[in-house]
Amino acid sequence: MNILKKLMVTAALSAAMFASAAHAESIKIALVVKSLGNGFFDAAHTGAQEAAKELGDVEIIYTGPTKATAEAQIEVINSLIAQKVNAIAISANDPDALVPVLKKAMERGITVISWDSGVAKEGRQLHLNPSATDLIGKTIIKLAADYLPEGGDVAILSASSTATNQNAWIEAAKKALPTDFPKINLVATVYGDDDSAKSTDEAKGLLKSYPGLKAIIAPTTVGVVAAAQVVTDENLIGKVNVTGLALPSEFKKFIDNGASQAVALWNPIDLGYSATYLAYDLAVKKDEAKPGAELSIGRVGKITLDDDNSAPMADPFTFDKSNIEKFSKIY
Ligand code: RAM
Repeated sequence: MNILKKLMVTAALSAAMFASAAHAESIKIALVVKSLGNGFFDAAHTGAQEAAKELGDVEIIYTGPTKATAEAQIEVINSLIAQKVNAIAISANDPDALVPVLKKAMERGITVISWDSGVAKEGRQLHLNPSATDLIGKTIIKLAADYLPEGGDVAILSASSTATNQNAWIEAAKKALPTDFPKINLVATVYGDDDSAKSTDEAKGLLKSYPGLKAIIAPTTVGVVAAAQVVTDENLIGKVNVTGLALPSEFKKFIDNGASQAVALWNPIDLGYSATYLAYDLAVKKDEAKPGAELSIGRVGKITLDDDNSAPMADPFTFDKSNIEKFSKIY
């Protein structure tokens, strides 16, 4: 064998070895959440692991800051870039503040999607909404209005003031008020930052400032539990109805004790599963995110991207005395 041929054979061999080594390496998908210690995100993590098992060659890195802030998420993302993950799927604490660091990730070949709480279009390839924003906005008001035939004062206890998802739902709720719920009077919106202690203080503050309040609407699984606990502790069951978006496993006791009549949510396990599925398909270049694209989300079905490269997963589901027991065992 002449020297040139020898060199060519060696090169071909090492290319083949490199390819098989690359293949053996798993696809690293980071599921970045608003903050750790939140049962909603833990349920999404369960779904992500289910998808990873199904897809076969995936490693899930479940991470996020201790406090739900964009600054803290920027640090997390910088470390994921250094770790050379293949994909980042983020529920964002701010639509704009994360754009520069996520752009940096994409420039380095990392797939970036947002899910649950979105990032502005320039900072991600696609965004997976849990449900259509207008539908969630209307649903959270309807949950209160259904139990207020005479109408009355209600207040919103949200997550952080920069959270993309809650802000969009509140905007949609406000839009629906005059047309669909003319007897409901929204007196205030306060922010508990998805922190139990802060949410508790804010709920107490609302009850003090508005003694005639008929309902607290908390479109956050953390805030809704805090508000229902406050209503329970202050002996206001029957006077103030707590509602919003709640995880049945955490909230069942407040349907049972009457602090709440009904709450809603989508399936958080399916949401984590679907986000992982999408991140994987983009990372391995099986799919491309562009308006009109129809993308598979495995056993959950399919989504079609809109002009903003966003799509909803499914409709929210209502939980009350008739069904919360069953769902509380699932998520
Ligand atoms: C909290 C978070 C999350 C939101 C749910 C409903 O867990 O704010 O982003 O989707 O509530």
